[in-house]
Amino acid sequence: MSCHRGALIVLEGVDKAGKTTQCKKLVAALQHSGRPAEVMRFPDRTTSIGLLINSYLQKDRELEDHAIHLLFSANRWELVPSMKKKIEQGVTVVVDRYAFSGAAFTSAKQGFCLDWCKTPDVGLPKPDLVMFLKVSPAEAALRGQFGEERYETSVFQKTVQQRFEQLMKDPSVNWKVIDASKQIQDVHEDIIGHSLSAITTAQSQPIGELWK
Ligand code: ADP
Ligand code: 2DT
Repeated sequence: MSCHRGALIVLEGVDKAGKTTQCKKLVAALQHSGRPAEVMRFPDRTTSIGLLINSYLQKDRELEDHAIHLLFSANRWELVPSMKKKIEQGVTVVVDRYAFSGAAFTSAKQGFCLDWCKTPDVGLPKPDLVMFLKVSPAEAALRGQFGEERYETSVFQKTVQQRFEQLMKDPSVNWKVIDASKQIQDVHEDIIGHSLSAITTAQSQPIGELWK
């Protein structure tokens, strides 16, 4: 077991920004260099709460907007013990979407303010680094059609992008904006650079609490 804790690294961004591609490449590169690393993603559709979320996203089930928001948050909280255990054991956990997606997506709906949306996630393990993969809607469109799931429309994604911009003004979170319109390998190199310095800094710090 390593004597240093691992880092909690989050990738955020709108649909098709390249989050999943880059999470996989980051974990592979860290492992290749001898640093223990694992990927997690939210929503985690494999738990019983995740199955409910999955049926909502696939439009098989309707859920009231506040209720689904709280389920997304509960899906993070239920995985906190295993996430913390990995980090304490020295594993760097790379997460595909986190509480920022939770707040950005729900607050893009009518009648929701960002502060209410953040509240259920207050106190989650605080990421040591959050990289926002930035692509224009036009560039994202070149990467393929929107799918059939809920939220996959260009109008909604534009509002989500604006909510992310608001969240990124918060200096209590270590945000880095990544130009995700570059080639996959160039984006990866930017991400690795930020990640290695976050891993080094995290080693000597306790895990923080988000938005507290
Ligand atoms: P996300 O998880 O953000 O929705 P993905 O990683 O699934 O995005 O990528 C969406 C699509 O775009 C995939 O077909 C992927 O191969 C492609 N893609 C990812 N990054 C880039 C890039 N930098 N340039 C061009 N295409 C990309
Ligand atoms: P994926 O396509 O990445 O599986 O995302 N979402 C996600 C929310 O509305 N709230 C949340 O807390 C999270 C983590 C973003 C599935 C969709 O779920 C949205 C897209």
